[in-house]
Amino acid sequence: MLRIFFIFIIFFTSPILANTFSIDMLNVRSDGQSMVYSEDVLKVEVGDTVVWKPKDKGHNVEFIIGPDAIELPKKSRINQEFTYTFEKSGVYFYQCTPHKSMGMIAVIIVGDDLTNLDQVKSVRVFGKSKRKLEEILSLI
Ligand SMILES: [Cu+2]
Repeated sequence: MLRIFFIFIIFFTSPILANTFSIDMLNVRSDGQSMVYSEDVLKVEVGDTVVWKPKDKGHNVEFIIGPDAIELPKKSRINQEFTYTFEKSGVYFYQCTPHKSMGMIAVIIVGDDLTNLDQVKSVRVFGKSKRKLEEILSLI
């Protein structure tokens, strides 16, 4: 009886077990990179939430690529914390609107699903972000 009770608890509370991750928006990161998110590539599971925190001023989050048939969130306001829960597996590419050509780009991989990775490989980026995108792809 006790075992059934615990199975019940685990089954019906599983959404609560979804994780929350946080990513800082930074002027300088500990490795010396400037205009940068604290995570270049973050892997999460479906149902997990990511919170982007404006540790420094002037940054935001603008999604450019996500899995097919998904409506990407509107770009976040500068200097504001932004929260997003990933309900669909796939690769998500986002950038900081003011610093998109200064290397402030990053990727979230949801559910280890690389189905749409080619979209990220062919995304148009500018300036310092060209090299940064190569770095990011080498991490995947
Ligand atoms: Cu920025």
